[in-house]
Amino acid sequence: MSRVILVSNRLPVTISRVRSGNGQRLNMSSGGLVTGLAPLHARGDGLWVGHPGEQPNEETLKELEKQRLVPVEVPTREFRNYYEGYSNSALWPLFHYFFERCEFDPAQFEAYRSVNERFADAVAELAKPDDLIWLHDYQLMLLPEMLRQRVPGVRIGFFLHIPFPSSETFRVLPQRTQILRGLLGADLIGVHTYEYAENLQRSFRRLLGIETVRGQLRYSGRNVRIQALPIGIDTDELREAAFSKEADRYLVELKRRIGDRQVVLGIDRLDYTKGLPLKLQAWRRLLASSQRWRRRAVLIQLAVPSRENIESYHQQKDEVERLVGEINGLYGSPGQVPIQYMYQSVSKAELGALYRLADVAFVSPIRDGLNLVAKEYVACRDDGGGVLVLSEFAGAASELGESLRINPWDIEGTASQIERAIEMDYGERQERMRPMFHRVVQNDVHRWVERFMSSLTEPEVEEVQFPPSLQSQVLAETLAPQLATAEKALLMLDYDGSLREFTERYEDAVPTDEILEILSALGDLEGVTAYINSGRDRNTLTEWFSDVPISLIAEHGLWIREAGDIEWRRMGPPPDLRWKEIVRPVLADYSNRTPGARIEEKSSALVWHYREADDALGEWQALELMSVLEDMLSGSPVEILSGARVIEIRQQGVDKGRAFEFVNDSQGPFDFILATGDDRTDEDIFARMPEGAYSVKIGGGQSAARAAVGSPGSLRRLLRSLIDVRRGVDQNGAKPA
Ligand code: ADQ
Repeated sequence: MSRVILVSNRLPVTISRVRSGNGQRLNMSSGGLVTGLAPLHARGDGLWVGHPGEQPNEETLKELEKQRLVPVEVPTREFRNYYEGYSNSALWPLFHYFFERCEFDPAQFEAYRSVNERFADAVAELAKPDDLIWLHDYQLMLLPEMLRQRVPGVRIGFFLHIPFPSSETFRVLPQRTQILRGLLGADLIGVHTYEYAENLQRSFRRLLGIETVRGQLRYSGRNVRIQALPIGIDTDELREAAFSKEADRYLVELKRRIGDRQVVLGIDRLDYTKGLPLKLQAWRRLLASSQRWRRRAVLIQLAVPSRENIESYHQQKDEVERLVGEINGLYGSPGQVPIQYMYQSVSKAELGALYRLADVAFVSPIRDGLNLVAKEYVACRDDGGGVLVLSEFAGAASELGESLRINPWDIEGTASQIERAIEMDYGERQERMRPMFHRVVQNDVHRWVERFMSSLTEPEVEEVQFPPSLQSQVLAETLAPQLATAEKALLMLDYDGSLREFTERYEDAVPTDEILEILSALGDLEGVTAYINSGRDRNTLTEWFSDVPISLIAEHGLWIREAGDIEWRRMGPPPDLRWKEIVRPVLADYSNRTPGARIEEKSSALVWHYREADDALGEWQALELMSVLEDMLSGSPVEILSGARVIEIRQQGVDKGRAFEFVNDSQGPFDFILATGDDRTDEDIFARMPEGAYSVKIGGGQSAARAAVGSPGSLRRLLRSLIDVRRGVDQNGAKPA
């Protein structure tokens, strides 16, 4: 296996001062990320790069080196602006949907950029070409691209441990495009849930115009994959601690002190995203509504100190402590309080004993990337006892479906779910806990590491095709020999976005002199049949191309007109167009709410154009319209296609591919075929090309075409070269042997 270089904001160790003298001590840090990655680091000969927290002395440096830990030095002030600043006062609150806590300070972003550069320099200095580099979390989102520039060929994975928010939320970030481009330096981007993956893909689409196909996109000549890979926990290590002698002793002691009261357990880092005040309010509601639980239940709430240098975390702590005092004051009695609150870190054994003790785990974050506490609780309950009450806003909720779900904002509902949990009989507890237990144990952290690593090292997924992008000259040279000797050649040319660049207004894309010249020249070539195969209506094509000797196909294959003819012929039977009456008013409605959007009426289709609408608004409305139409028209004989800033609703069975087949069958066989196009409608032709035919996509993205060129300009250059090739043959008066 290749060497792995792990990179995270902090190294997995904490440097602390020894009380006497200047000595330092190294301790393993706690937290999800460290637990997850430590076994991987321990196994191989890889390195771990990160900030050391404290400035290491010489002895500590040696010890770090021995453990293959590489510290990245950052001046204190810069670190503060990067960590407490941009990372935790902009990205963290925004990605957890806490707009009101966001500060977007350009100086802090500058520090963030600069620290990411320092990391990039440090990693680039160490990296060898066949290393695997695995970057972690929101503090380092610019790093993938920075590293890609420094070490181009190396494989880079990135994992985001927090949610990726909806594109509507993400676009609030002033540096949104830098952050997205930063991520695109990776080969694989991992997130916890399908929802986050979907959000990220939508942001790529809406903010950078990059389409993702089945979790894959194309950027700077590389494939980038986006995958939902929820992190697991180290169940073996946790269970070893939870069922150790030390834990047993602790458990006995706890039971003695708690007596026969029902234990509801909360374990959270003291962070506003974890929703502690709402949790306490729900607990208060339960106590207020029922005398019984005041004596017979206790909430043990453990809060781990966190980010104590940030003001809002202080406020959160004050609020939590005030509420705990208030509730205990109201509902406690001598020797018995309904909340036992601790603000401290505890050992793994103590943690395990608490999980074993708890009748109910109460996990109620307002937002959480995943939440390891929920999985840890489940992993300690192979006895089938215990009930997990879990917020639907934790990423883990999608894996732990048998939990009792809550919306933490619904205080009434949460209180009643807690009551239901406490009262749940053993049979139901088992039924719910068992499948979760097996799932959590099977998908542990080792499995997670394996899955990430195999996705990172797997060859590119083949089913998504990205045709090789070629220079028009190279492509011309490839096609020339066959075209030169062809008896009968067929060219099927798409117009908008292929021969002609898009224009702001749809009707402005009239053919330029250059295009008309190319088409005339093509039409005059002996042995060559050239078609414009367009989605436009007959009238426009008649108006634009009547003066050139070229054949025309209109409305994606509904109508055909041979060069020199005046009449259009319909291909296929007359369609049933009753669906238009339902669709037309809906499109009109969406046009009304989307300034710049328009409807085009074709004989077998309706088209909603939004090229002239505001980028984001148009995209937003189009997505909504698509889903409205899909629901409305399911079962109708129509297809809904989304093209380049158009949505087309058209009669089924009419498409450019069928038109091509009609021509090929009625006029073929051809011994040279070239089809070109830029959007979804052209894929219908590419998919039907006979063997040996050429297909060229204009622009990037997934396609069944054999090759791609960058722009309409490149296609025109290609066509001019091909005309020259064919003319060369004509001028010599004979075909080469
Ligand atoms: P965190 O926000 O830190 O992680 P979480 O997933 O709950 O949140 O992990 C907390 C860890 O700390 C757990 O392993 C827990 O056992 C431990 N812990 C909690 N209280 C403790 C205490 N008092 N003493 C000792 N240990 C304690 C971020 C994201 C999460 C995501 C993880 C992993 O915010 O959403 O699940 O990364 O990707």
